[in-house]
Amino acid sequence: MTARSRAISDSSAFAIRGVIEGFYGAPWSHEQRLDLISFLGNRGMNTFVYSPKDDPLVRHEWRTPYAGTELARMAELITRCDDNDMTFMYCLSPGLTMKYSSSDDIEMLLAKFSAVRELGVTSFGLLLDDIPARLQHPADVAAFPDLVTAHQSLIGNVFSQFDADTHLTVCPTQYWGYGDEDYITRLGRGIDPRIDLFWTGRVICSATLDLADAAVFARATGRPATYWDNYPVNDVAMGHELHIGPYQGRDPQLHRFSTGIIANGMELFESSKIPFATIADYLHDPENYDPEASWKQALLDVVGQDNVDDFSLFADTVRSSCLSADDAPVLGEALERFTFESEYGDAATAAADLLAVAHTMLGAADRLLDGPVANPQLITEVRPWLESFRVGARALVEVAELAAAGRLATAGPSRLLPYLDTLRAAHRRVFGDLLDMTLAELVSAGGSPPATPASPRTASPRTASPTAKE
Ligand code: LTM
Repeated sequence: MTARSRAISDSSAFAIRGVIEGFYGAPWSHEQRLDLISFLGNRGMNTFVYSPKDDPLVRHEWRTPYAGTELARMAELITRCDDNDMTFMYCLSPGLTMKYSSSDDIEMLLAKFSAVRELGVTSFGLLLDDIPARLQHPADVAAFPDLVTAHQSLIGNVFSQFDADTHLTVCPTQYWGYGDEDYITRLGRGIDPRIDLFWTGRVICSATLDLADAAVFARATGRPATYWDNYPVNDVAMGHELHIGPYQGRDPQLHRFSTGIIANGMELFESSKIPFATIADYLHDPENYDPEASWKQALLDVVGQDNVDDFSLFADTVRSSCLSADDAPVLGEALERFTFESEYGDAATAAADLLAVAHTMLGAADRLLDGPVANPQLITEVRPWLESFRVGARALVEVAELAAAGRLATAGPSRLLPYLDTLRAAHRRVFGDLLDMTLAELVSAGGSPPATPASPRTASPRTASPTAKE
């Protein structure tokens, strides 16, 4: 079998440009992976990282060897990567149960990597994220003074057994922060400089990836970071958010202190393609990257010409994420105009303008939910968010009609409360906090404040400061 090396040589700024299937939740299907590799290859990406958190053979049952079908499928993924000039990186996450001091465990880990190496893979990941931060096995506690020493030993043991053409990337247990904390500095200084380290930035889902931070990491660890960028992933506490907005907040010069970026996807496969397409654009030419232009094209490519206008209107209402504090810019502007005009201008025109926006949104929701669509899988995935979009559009129609009839203050509270309750019960982040706050205010104006508090303004608990999880 021919060994393949990292496909890094082309005119792109970043050497490593890819996607990691590294989320919690149902893994992508084999067919989806094949499809995605072609999709990414066509957009100049060069790496697909195989590491589904809930594939038992990768994490909980990392010791179990691969059998026939699984190996055959992996071989197919590797061939697809080859055909698209992409590197297939295979990862194992043994840290939940592994005894670092056990030579049997190390042998088993190497045997598992070896089986994949036999298929021709030469890029591997040893993932030590989301595992106990302290040594668990009494034998390990006796053998090592602390976790970082155990990890240096494990990584050294594994890397020393790899062939010279084999590349290793490690995800450290502290994979986010300032980049010069004790664990990550000592880990970096205690392992071979040819080994890459994954890093997610200041926090787990970082709003920005800054050049200065990248330099701190590189200086402390002795190597540039390979960013594991947690966008568009929406697992765990982010499940109510739909991350289909454009990639943004990454320094245009980041490639100076980074080998590249691997973006973690959503379980929602078709939906992930929208941000992936924008990430590919950034990675190819970060200094000239235009998020909005890239996003427009990505929406067209993934949604299809027939539905793109309707879908773009919807997508504008689900922009809030760890990357973006924008709630729903189109509606935001319409509501600002409505409020101002109602107070200082022509109230009838204000209501008519809002009604037009609301009807456009409602029409878009109806067509996407009930009509024929070019990408039915995409619509199936985003259906829960689209349903909330439709409820929100109906609520806005009601607001505008009541305003036009001069009855917003009197009838608003009782007429609007059911919409607010429905939206809150659905728990899908659509319109950010904007519509919730608007409706809650109109309902409260009648003297009966809604029972449920508005959802928090922060996009995600995973964007909390590093110390929150330490
Ligand atoms: O980010 C890393 C290195 N690990 C996990 C991911 O597997 C997970 O998908 C993301 C998002 O929740 N957060 C993690 O901590």
